[in-house]
Parts: sequence; structure tokens; C-alpha cells
Amino acid sequence: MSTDATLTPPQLLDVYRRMVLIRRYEDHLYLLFLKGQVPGTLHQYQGQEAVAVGVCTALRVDDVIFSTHRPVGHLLAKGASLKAISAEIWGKATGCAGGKGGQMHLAAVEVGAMPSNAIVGANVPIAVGAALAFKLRREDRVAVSFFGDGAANIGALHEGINLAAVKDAPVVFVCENNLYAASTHVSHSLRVADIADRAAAYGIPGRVVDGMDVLAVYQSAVEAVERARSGGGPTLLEYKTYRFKGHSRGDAGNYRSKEEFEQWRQRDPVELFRRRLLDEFGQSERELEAIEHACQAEIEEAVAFAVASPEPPAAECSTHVFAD
Ligand SMILES: Cc1ncc(C[n+]2csc(CCOP(=O)(O)OP(=O)(O)O)c2C)c(N)n1
Ligand SMILES: [Mg+2]
Repeated sequence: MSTDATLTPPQLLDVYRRMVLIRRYEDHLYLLFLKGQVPGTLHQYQGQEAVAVGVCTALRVDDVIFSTHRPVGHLLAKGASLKAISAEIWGKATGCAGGKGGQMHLAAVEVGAMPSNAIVGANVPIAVGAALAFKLRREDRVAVSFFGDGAANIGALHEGINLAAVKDAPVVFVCENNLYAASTHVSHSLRVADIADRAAAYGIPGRVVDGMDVLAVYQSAVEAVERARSGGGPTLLEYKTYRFKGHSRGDAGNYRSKEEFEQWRQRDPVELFRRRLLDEFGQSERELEAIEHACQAEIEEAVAFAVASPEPPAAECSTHVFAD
């Protein structure tokens, strides 16, 4: 099935806005983290923006996404509040998990971003469960599971994808292959060049797509989402991408060569799309700069909100631990 999905000029600019918001927010957090102003740890999304934004642009608000230990990009792409995310990262009462979750446990259920899951591969069966519920209730909704190359060898992932396949569950599996699981290169954990090849074993379509090209991501996601929505069952999409920062706090990424890094940096997804907006889609430099300034202002406002927010009350320490 092939659908030629095109975006209107305002939609194209909104794609750019979300990519810039993710990039600038993550860069800003990184600097504050180095200054010792951000509590906890960070797993950053710079370099992978085209995947989150391309996929989420193919979704409706009431479609749901399930994210990972690297959730900021997915949540912002789905339209989550930057203030609630920031307050959560700062462990404040105004955070999206009341300050109890931190950077790896973000949610914005009101826009379909379900609580992110830091256990590698664990969101796959949960996304399948959500998709089966949509199907049983005859709800016109689709679930998306985001996971990394490192999750591709987790047992629960295979059980989940297989169950989704046999039940024609309305779910899309999005593998962000950024070549590394922490410091382990994919060549040490896989004998196949493409994780998407494994789709054949489940009897579902699998596709390899350039994860640095947001419009290619969008097009492939539209097709997979339409297939899921129309009862055709799941698709396994593998996006070839790269993370520009280390795996987490304090990782300088020394296991990667300068040449490899530079090669991917040349294909910076935000820069690539910016150039296309100017050269191909007739957008003006002024328009793009206005978007960039607005993102910067939103980021500063959100961080100020997080810093000024109150700590969670001590009395709430044991609430939300057991069901009432
Ligand atoms: C089951 C499990 N094993 C190990 C970890 C520790 N861990 C956190 S992230 C990570 C690497 C994940 O790599 P990948 O799935 O490729 O995602 P990426 O970090 O590249 O986005 C590991 C091993 C974990 N959180 N869960
Ligand atoms: Mg990875």
C-alpha cells in the first residue's frame, strides 16, 4: 500500500517547530546539567528528532505512544506540555508524574503519550495490549511502540510483536536503530544488517527508512498507521538514525570514532529539514528564525517554571505506591 501523504505549509512549519523545540530543549538541559543544576540523570534525544516528529505527525491526538528511557523527544513530538516535562525532570510537584518519576518516567496522557518505560523492550507488550483493547472496544485508535536497537533482542518484544501479528492488532512498531545500546555497537548484538528483516518471522511488513529525513519518516509512518487503522495489522519500521550525545549522564561516547560521528553529523535531521524548507518549500529565513526564537522563549519559561515550582510534599512520599 502506498499513500502519497503531503503536508500543508503550516503543518511543515509545525514539524520544524517541534524538531527545533526538542533539539534546543535537550541542548539547554545538557548545559544546565553540566552546571549541576539538573537533578538525576539524562538520556538525550539530539540527532533522532526526525523519527519522533515524523511518526507523531502521522498520528491523531487520541492515538497513543509508548516511549522509553529516552522520552523527551517522543513526548514533545506528541504535543506534551514542556512545563510539565521540565518540572518532572526537576522532581517538582508540578511535574507530569508529581515529581516522583524523573527524566525517564514522563507522561502526557491527555495527548496520548502514555507513561514512558525505562525497562528496555518492556513497552512492546504494553502497546500491544492497548492496541488489542482498541480493537475489542471497536475504537478507531492506533498504538505506537518506540524502542531502540538494544530492545530488538529482548524476549518480551518478540512475544509482543508475534501476538500483535496473529491478532492483527492496530499497532506500529518503531525501532530507532542508532547503532548503539549504551556502548555496545549493533555488530556485537545482531547477525542481521536490518532489524526490519525480522518482520518476516512474524508475518508482517518490515521497512528500513532513513531516520534523518523527517518527511521520509512521516510518509512511512502514514502508511503503517493507515494499515493498522484499517484492520491490516502491525508493521515493523526500522529507522536508521544516530544519537549525537552520549548514552546518558557522564558518557562522552568515546567508543565511537570521530569519522563515524562526523559522517552522521553531516546529516543532522534538523539542519537537513531547515535547508529543504528554504530551498524546496519556499519558506523564508525570517519565518524560521521566528520559530527558533519562540522555541527558545518557551524553553526558558518552562525551565523557570520548573525551578520555581514546589517540591512534592513529604506526606505524599508513599502515595501512588499501592492501589487504594
Ligand atoms: C531490561 C533492561 N536491561 C538493561 C537496562 C539498562 N539500559 C538502559 S538503556 C540501555 C541501552 C538501550 O539501548 P537501545 O535499546 O538501543 O536504546 P538507546 O539507548 O540507543 O535509545 C540499557 C542496557 C534496562 N534499562 N533494562
Ligand atoms: Mg540504540
